Amino acid sequence: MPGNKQHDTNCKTVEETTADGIVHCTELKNAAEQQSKEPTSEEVSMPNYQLSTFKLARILQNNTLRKTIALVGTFPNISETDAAVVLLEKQAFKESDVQTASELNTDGPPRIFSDSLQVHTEFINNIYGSFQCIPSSKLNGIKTTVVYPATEKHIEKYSVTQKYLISETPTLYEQLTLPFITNSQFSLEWVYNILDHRQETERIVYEDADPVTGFVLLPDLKWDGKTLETLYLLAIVHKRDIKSLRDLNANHLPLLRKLRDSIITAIEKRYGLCGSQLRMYFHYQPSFYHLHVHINPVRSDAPGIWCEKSHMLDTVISNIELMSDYYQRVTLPFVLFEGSKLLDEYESKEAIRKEVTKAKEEKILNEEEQVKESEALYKPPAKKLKLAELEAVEPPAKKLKEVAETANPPTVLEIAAE
Ligand code: M7G
Repeated sequence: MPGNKQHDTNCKTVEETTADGIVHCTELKNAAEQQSKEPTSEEVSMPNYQLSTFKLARILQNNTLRKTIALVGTFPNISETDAAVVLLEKQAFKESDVQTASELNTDGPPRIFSDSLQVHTEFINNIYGSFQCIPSSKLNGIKTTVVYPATEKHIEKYSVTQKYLISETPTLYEQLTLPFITNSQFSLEWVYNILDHRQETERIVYEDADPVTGFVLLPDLKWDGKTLETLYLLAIVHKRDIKSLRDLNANHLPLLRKLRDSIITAIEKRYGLCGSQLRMYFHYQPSFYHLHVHINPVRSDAPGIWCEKSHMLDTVISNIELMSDYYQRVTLPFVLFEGSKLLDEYESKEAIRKEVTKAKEEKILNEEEQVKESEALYKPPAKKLKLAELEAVEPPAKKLKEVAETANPPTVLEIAAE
């Protein structure tokens, strides 16, 4: 295909397929050197802040399951007021970390089970042992993402807030969502830097330069670039007028089919994963309104794969094959965060949060009825509960269920005495 480029850093070549169908391999200048060194200044401009001087203002989110923490603060040496969002993430294990080195080959990459392992024994009980182990510092890196200076929208994106599910009809898209994303969206500068080869060029895994059906495939910001288990790539299309899934129609089928097929081929070649091991999907709503596909292994629980946000590339192709304007006619779900201005706009049309208030009131009323029912059942009740106290104690219905499920349920009188 004309203009195809396969950047292959393993064999240090760039393959170019020209119009005559001949594959041209060009030696990357100093490729080996470039790989072993940090990216050059052409690729990454040095930040103007020093991470070690970060001053915390607030924790936005602490996800103990994902082992990530999102912070907002400042770099006081530069500015007391410009906000910085810092995202810290403990890394997943690489399978190579736990390989046990053979006696003959001890100078390979750092491994957990080696002389450098510090072991603190917490306790031993019979056949069970509990330890705190500190492996080589090279295995303890923290993936750190910084947005500086961050906007209110960035702070909102990384904060834990109340979330609301929206059903976006085509009319609501035209009336509310589209005007909002046209006037207020994250800058796409980083996307154009990639497409125009101004930034992250070294990281490109594959490129098809066709302006209509081409795209750039490269590691996502979220990926450490090393741990295959958590592989996360992004395919960014060259065409600049497709904001999201909503804009896709039958004219885009050649692009979508090429995305699917070429991504699979490139990933198979570079990372050894086959198509059936990959999850390829769009986000709706995305954070960045320039069409891109997210790719990660099916076995990895990547962030953002929830059903209310993700649309599989294959399903999107199939829907458009069935109905060319499917995405202009369908009602799409998406999530809005408390504090978002778009939520206020939807609120004025759809009363989204009122429903929540109503549901809460109904819950309290139900609980009041349950109290009355249980009072009648356990007469005389140990204590009459006020509605306000209901939050603090277990609802009697729950208590009853728990009791009923125990092997030897006490008598009604025993419960009342409690
Ligand atoms: P999205 O669906 O628009 O937003 O995906 P969300 O998933 O963040 O809600 C945009 C994707 O682009 C995300 O997976 C980001 O991690 C990734 N990304 C964002 N930035 C600013 C960069 C960047 O500068 N370089 C790369 N390689 N990826 C980025």
